Amino acid sequence: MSTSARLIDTEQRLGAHNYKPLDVVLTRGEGVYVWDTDGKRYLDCLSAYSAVNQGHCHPKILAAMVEQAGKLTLTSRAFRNDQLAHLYEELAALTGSHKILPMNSGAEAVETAIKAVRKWGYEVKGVPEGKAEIIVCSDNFHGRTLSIISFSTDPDARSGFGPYTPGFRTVPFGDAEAFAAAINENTVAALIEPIQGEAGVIIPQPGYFKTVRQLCTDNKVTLILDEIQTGLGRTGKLLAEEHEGIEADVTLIGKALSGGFYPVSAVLSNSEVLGVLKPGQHGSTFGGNPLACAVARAALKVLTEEDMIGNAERMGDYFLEGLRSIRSNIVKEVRGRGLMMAVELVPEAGGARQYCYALKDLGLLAKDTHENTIRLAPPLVITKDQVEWAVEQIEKIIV
Ligand code: IF1
Repeated sequence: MSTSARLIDTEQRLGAHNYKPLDVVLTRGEGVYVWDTDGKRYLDCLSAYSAVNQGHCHPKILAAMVEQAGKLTLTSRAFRNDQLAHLYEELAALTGSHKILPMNSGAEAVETAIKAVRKWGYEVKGVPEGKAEIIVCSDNFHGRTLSIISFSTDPDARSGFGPYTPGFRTVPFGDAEAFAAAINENTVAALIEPIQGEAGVIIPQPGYFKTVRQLCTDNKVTLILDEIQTGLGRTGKLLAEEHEGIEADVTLIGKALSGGFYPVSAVLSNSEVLGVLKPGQHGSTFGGNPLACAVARAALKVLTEEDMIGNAERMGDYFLEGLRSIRSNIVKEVRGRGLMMAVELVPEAGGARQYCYALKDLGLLAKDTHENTIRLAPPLVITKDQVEWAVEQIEKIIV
């Protein structure tokens, strides 16, 4: 038995089967590339769901992590550490946020925002206790915790896990009229992905977010944008909201905030929302720890210093142009913004997964989503030659 076969066998035997990964066992990564246990190299077009925007094992993030790990890793928030203030300052300068709350996973950032806007609703907006409502969109993906899956419309994510958390109202994504109709005096917030990732890279019509922003302002509803996947350069802007010409009241970031080294997330707020959280009302043992802060500071620094956001914009345009130039009768649609892209196949193609396996054999790793869609999201450091190579491989399997 090969090493990879043995490892896969052990995983199958001892691990919960809550994933069905492609059978490739990776052991090393550098930039856009990863290597499996047989030494085969792949171009990574998933980037750990956009957590490694900066490329695998970025040397400067690694150096910051190693240095901090040898000095101080965790103090808890019972005491202060000398990294957190710097992270606050740098995040505030970059995003224009006035208040920041650091957490670890993306789901924790979402939960934190939900708690904050509910409390804000009661204390500031004057919503009667227990009546707060949050508008969410169908086909959303915001994480795996109980409250979050309570407002999922995906049966796989939601079914069997009840009883569910109440207080959410679902409207179709991209439908401004339905959004307007869902607002009432108890609406404290709307929680939306600028581009729906798990749903298959769904970009709403131009103007949708402008209308949503206006409706939120007019009705004193906090607009929370989940930029955990779309943020930090993925779409060719620091935040995807910039494409829409709007500003959220609360922005959630995670994933690439650490360049994939460590779970680091944050709630960014430019309104009074985070101000309602008083000592003892929310927290986390690891949130804001010095190791996380040092890693996040380095991850943000290389993102801007090395023009990864500009590269994402340019390479995204180039990649999409390449994908759109492929003549294939199994492609239904090519979508994308920056380096957040998807190729949707026609149902007769027989499902995207087999195409992902074919790509793997050619040395390109991508992930299927929703049966017929191949999702493509390489690290933001990808070069023109690498884009051309990727398009060639994709062309081979779908022509
Ligand atoms: C899994 C998808 C991506 C997210 C947005 C919050 C979170 C996520 C917009 C939660 C997480 C992940 C988690 C991963 C699959 C995945 C995903 F396919 F489900 F949609 F990225 F495309 N908001 N997304 O996309 O962040 O708590 O995981 O740190 O296996 O569940 P987390």
